Amino acid sequence: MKRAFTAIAVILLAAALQACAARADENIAPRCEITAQHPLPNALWTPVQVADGETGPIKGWLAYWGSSAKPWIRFKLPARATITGMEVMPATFPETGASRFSRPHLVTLEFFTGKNSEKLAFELSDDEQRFQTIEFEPREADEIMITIESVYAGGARISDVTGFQEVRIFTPGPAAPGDGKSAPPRNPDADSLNYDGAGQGAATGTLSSEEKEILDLLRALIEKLERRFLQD
Ligand SMILES: [Ca+2]
Repeated sequence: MKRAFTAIAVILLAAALQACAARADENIAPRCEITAQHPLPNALWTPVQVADGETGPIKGWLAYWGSSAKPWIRFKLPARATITGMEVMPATFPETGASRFSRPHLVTLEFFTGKNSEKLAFELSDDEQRFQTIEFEPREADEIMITIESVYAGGARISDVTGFQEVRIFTPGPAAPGDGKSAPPRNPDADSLNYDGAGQGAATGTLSSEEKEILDLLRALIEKLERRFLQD
């Protein structure tokens, strides 16, 4: 009995410590100054939207793929900080069908501290529906640049475009008081997209005929806008 009680106490303590650790992580990407490769293939998908906390329609950054320069996006941190990990979600637009754009495959992260820099390479999964965790030993940085070295182009209807819907950059935190931005969970499954529901984070649900009609109209409008911008 005593042994069972001790085991339960240890489990509860471990869970509590894990919860504290999760709370301590702060996503500082929204507070970074963000720049990216120019020109943009679509004026609706801007660099700043890669850290706006939104994963809904158009709320991401797109770049040209296949030109001589590889797509890059750079985050200037508010101040030098220890980076404990990152999460990325490929640019996605499931309302108009899966695999709309090419998905990032091999990426490099370059960490700048003063005049020094260090580059790490990572392979992402061909999964545009959820956040993917990028793990590395904690390291300091003033700026971080992500370069997309290769893509998964299979099935992409606009294969010369790639990007990210959202990027999270974690520091030990805690979050600055009063900034209104709480640290997101670091469980990739916790934030998987589900567009069957009425909005982001909806677990399950079906669309009414009226909602489907609105989505169809939105889809047609977005397709039209995209064609216009891609032509320009
Ligand atoms: Ca976003």
